[in-house]
Amino acid sequence: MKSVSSLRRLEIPGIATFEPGEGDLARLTVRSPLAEAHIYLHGAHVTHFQPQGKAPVLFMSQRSLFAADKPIRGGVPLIFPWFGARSGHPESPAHGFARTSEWQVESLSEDGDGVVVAAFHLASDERTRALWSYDFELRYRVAIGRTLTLTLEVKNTSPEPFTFEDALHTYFTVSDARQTSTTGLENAEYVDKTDAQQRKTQGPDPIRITAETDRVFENTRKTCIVDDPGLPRKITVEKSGSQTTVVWNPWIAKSAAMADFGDDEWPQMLCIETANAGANTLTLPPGKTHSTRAVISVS
Ligand code: TA6
Repeated sequence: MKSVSSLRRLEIPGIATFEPGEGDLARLTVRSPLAEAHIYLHGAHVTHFQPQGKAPVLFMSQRSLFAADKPIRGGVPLIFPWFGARSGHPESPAHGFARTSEWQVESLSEDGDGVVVAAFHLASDERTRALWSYDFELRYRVAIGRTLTLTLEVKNTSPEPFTFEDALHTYFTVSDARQTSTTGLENAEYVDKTDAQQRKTQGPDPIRITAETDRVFENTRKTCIVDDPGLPRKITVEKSGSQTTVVWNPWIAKSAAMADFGDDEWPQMLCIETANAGANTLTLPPGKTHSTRAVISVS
């Protein structure tokens, strides 16, 4: 595990510093005139984003683990190279290995507009090759300003093409998921993971959460807006390089089944995930790069 002392040289005094976070995991803390954010090197995991003067944007479970071999529950888990359970490999970790890997800090800077940009890097090694035989480089740029811009870049450094799925699996804080309505996916086709992977079509109405909801919307590049009247606020998720949007709330039973998620936490969160999964699985030729980006703003 990286010691924070070796990262001191990258710090921006008074704005961006490294310190031991939960579980003594190395964490980048950003406090700028524009926003606050926390990013763990474990999984390059953004766990906190709060524009100055606004409420926190990301949900974090109070029961989350912070351990080198476990994913953090909440914030923005990075999903690569497969989404959900890996077909044909029941022993493989759900959602791949990027979120439980120790990422390297590549750079930390502040642009002319006061936006802090942190870049993280993860390359294939014997641990990843034991799970997935291909060679790759991941670069993850987190731009922290009044908006949060997340860009996951995948480069194929193998001599042959590979196929992969990826996701920015973002957990948003909401006042009560049952009061929210999400627009942008009207009339879109989705796979309903709560109903035997049935293919369905979202009607003309916004998505409302009235039960466990786990919908993989395919072939959509649309911007989604979560209207949360209880705060009140609107969360906007624009995206590029992504053809899949996943909408998830575990509701009561699934929440009780997750050890790292409080039984009564489900009303306070809603996942709007920026992904390429299922029918939108990507194939990357040798030497080529793909970027998946989400731009998150609140109003
Ligand atoms: O994105 C929704 C989902 O695939 C759900 O099916 C649920 O499994 C969720 O991800 C969380 O997965 P995790 O492996 O983090 O418990």
